Amino acid sequence: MKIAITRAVSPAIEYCELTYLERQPINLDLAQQQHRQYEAALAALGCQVISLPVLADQPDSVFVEDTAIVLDELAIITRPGAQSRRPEIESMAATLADHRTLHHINGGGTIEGGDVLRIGKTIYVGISSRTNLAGIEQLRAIAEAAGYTVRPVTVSGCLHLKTAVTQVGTDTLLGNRAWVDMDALKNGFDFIDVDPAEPMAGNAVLIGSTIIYPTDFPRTRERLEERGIPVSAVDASEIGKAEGGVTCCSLIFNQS
Ligand code: CIR
Repeated sequence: MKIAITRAVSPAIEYCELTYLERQPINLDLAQQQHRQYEAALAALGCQVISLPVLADQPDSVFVEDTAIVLDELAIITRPGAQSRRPEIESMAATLADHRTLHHINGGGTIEGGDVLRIGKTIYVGISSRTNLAGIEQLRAIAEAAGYTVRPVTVSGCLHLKTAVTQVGTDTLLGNRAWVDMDALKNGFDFIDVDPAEPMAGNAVLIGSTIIYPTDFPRTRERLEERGIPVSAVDASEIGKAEGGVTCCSLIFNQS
């Protein structure tokens, strides 16, 4: 059984951090409705959804993925690169303490979970505006002791590694190669390129062999379906305006 931790959309989401996107009005009611549908999609794929209470004063708190890295053996509470997001970690630590032994990123190290792509025992970590080398070295020390290999990947032109690339099958990645150092990812993966008209289409949540995927990217979705990848489609238009994708809204891990 997989657990998916989510958190309801903050009424302050219109004040979210934005790095590469222009600010646009976000429809709060619609964002909350879309988020509930996203939670239903997670449940339909067999996840036990733990929906955390809203953090009204934390605009970006729906993006729980950034606050922790959960491995089978342990969890790492991150230190977000965006200072405004650091207050989000406290309640995530309290929740995850019920499931894993906790480790913490500290000092000058920063990491956001959106930069962390774990595939088997390899952890690819984006070097981005939010995740620095000091943070990656701390992650490396913790994760390598548990048998993982940590591989840094330079990200440019988008917020996080997983804005650009995610896993959509056992040996298959989906992504926008313009935003990542492809040499760092070359490890025998099949790579499905996003449609050029849909640069933000590289973010999908893989559960079993199905992906939760935004309706906003029909051209790339066609590419995925042609490859036989089952898609559970969700409308994620409003969180997209906050520079978030579908992975950002959950922390998914195996029940211990
Ligand atoms: C931020 O800039 O921190 C939020 N507005 C978006 C975070 C998206 N999170 C993710 O990709 N993991």
